[in-house]
Amino acid sequence: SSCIIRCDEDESHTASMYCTVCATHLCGECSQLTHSTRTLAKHRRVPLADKPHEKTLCPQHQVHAIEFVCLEEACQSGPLMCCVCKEYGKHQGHKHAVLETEANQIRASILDMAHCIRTFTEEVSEYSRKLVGIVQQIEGGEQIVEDGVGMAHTEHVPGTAESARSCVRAYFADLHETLCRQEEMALSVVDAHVRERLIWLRQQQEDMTILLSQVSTACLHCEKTLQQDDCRVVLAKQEINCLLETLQKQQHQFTELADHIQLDAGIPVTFTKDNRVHIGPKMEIRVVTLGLDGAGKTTILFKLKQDEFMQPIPTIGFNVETVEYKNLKFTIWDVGGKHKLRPLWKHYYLNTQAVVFVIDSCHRDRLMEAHSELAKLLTEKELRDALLLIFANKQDVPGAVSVEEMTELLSLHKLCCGRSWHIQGCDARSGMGLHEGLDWLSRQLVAAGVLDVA
Ligand SMILES: Nc1nc2c(ncn2[C@@H]2O[C@H](COP(=O)(O)OP(=O)(O)OP(=O)(O)O)[C@@H](O)[C@H]2O)c(=O)[nH]1
Ligand SMILES: [Mg+2]
Repeated sequence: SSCIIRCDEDESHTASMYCTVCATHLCGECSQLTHSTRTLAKHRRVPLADKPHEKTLCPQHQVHAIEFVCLEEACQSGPLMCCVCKEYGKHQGHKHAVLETEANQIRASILDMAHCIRTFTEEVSEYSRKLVGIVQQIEGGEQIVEDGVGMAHTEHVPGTAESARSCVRAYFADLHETLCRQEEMALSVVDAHVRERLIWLRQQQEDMTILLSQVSTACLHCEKTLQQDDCRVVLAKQEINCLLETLQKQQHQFTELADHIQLDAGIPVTFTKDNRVHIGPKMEIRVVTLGLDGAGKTTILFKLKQDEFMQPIPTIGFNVETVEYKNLKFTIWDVGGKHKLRPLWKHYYLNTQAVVFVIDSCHRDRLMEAHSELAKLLTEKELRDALLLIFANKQDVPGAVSVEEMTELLSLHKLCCGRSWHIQGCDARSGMGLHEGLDWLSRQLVAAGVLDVA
């Protein structure tokens, strides 16, 4: 404590200790002086800070001080006792402790607790400070900043909420711009189609007008001739024959044309997944089939084309066929898979919308070779956006690797990660699974339009 306690022996001295027997405050010098005899020297003297508290007297036995604490459970509401209470009173025979020791123990535990509370308080306030900080970071706001010449001014600092909003806005603005551009492009495709069609139709109209006038001129000529005298009729015979022949020829041409052309005002529109528009009933898709030699690529192509099984011979160059399926027209390039032909595959990549990779499911010891060829394909830049349809072919052969096992063995999920891919089990002999594969391709390519109607 800050207040100075004087020595009881000499007012001018400052006390530094306390004699617990004489109950006096002493300085070091006076302590020695006053306690120099053998008996007095035994007095317990303690530093002032450790001076015992003043004794409280027992309310029952007035002359006795409280000296003990009862430890019995039942006495916890009034545990204090003097020596009389302890020996003869209500605490007779109870377990007890010395008052000072007990009090000191409690003091120590209070100190402990106070320490804990201080740490806890610090933790809580640190956490609250952080909360405030986080709220500020989210909300943003005015912040005082100093400019180069030492002038302080406030500046708006955007919060994370604002940043997230502008991120969303930027994303959609971009998307909007792309969509607008794609819409423009699609509309121009429609406009070009309409323009061409109208030009053709108007040309047809003109041709028909000319034809009609030719026909009516001829009719007129015939009528005139009919009314003339016999000699003139006979003389006109050749000319009329010629005229009739021309008319017949024109009629023939017209019928042929009319048979050929469907007069239909409809403009069927289909959208690809990348928002391009296709006009007309069939959407064309370019596909290349690749895979090891003997996997069954050519067999699949023939089966799709003619719906019949043909025994193919190993392909040296390539086969190309168009296969119409639903509203799609697949142009399928089938390239030979022999080892020495594989370097040629790359010539078929450009503008390919889908790769069909065929694997022989009953040739387990060639699966790793197939895997490495597929892995190579997937690194090709030109095939980056191409769809990947994997045909696990020859499922009819007993013991063929199943689709699930193939997926596992070739670790397809890892290999094809980030791209549109599908594995389809099939059997090119019976055709099982082939159309399911094409279905998957069409679902990937067409966003909306005539396919939905079909
Ligand atoms: N059992 C069975 N045999 C098939 C199947 N598909 C193809 N084959 C046979 O497998 C062999 C090879 O078929 P191809 O179609 O020539 O194989 P490819 O992939 O075109 O081979 P390359 O042209 O050399 O690259 C032929 O004998 C086919 O009859 C199938 O689904 N099941
Ligand atoms: Mg072939």
